[in-house]
Amino acid sequence: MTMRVLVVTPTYNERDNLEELAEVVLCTPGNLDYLVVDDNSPDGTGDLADEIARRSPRFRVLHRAGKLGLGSAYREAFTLALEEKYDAVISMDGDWSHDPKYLPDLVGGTEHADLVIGSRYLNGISVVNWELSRLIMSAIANQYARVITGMPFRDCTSGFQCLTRRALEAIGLSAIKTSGYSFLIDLKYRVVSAGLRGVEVPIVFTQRRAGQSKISRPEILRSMITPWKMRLGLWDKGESPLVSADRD
Ligand SMILES: Nc1nc2c(ncn2[C@@H]2O[C@H](COP(=O)(O)OP(=O)(O)OP(=O)(O)O)[C@@H](O)[C@H]2O)c(=O)[nH]1
Ligand SMILES: [Mg+2]
Repeated sequence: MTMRVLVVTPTYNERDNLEELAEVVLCTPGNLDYLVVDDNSPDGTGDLADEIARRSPRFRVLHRAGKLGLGSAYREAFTLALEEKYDAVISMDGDWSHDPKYLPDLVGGTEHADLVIGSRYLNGISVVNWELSRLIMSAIANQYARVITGMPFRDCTSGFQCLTRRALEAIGLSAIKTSGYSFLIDLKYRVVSAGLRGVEVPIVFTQRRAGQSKISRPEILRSMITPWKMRLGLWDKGESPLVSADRD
């Protein structure tokens, strides 16, 4: 029996990217379902998503009232995936930075692991069209997160990843308080802390195709602090039974 996989993309002003992206995801082998979480994008991404949903049975959209952030978008979507008994979920940006051609590799990796990370730093650095300053910042941030948290991954902040149902159940979704990049580190840390296996598969990451970047300086700063909180035990582990049992 084939796995039931839900691909999730939070969107905020991705109108110029979504239509083609959805088409490619829905044509990917594996009959993947595709869920977009739109935070009432001013550019009308939500309306476009509704239109796509009307003609594509495997596509749907969750509308939220305003910009509530990437972390909470994933939390809601993953909770829905658990309720609907999906075998795995994939997180993917809606700006073509995460090329859907890697989706089968991410799904395939779950044969050996409960977390499969699409990694930019597995064979050197595979990032295309980033300014040098951003490249250096991301490479340093990753090395930093890896050393401080002790996670065995080259790409600790990757947002392109597949988690099995087992991983989603183990990490205690409702307990996660972090957002943005910190959320992406947090998610991986919880999987590792729960004693589950994570692997990386190489991806080439490209700069967004269209639209505006939404990362902010406070957000980057927070993601520098999160690894220390984990290391020092100051980070909010929440109620996750497996995580706390593992640590105590
Ligand atoms: N629903 C929702 N989606 C968001 C929010 N912030 C960002 N996104 C989406 O999350 C994904 C990643 O955000 P990006 O703006 O691409 O962030 P980034 O990749 O760090 O930066 P750039 O690629 O340079 O823009 C994209 O699909 C965004 O549209 C949000 O508050 N709510
Ligand atoms: Mg992006």
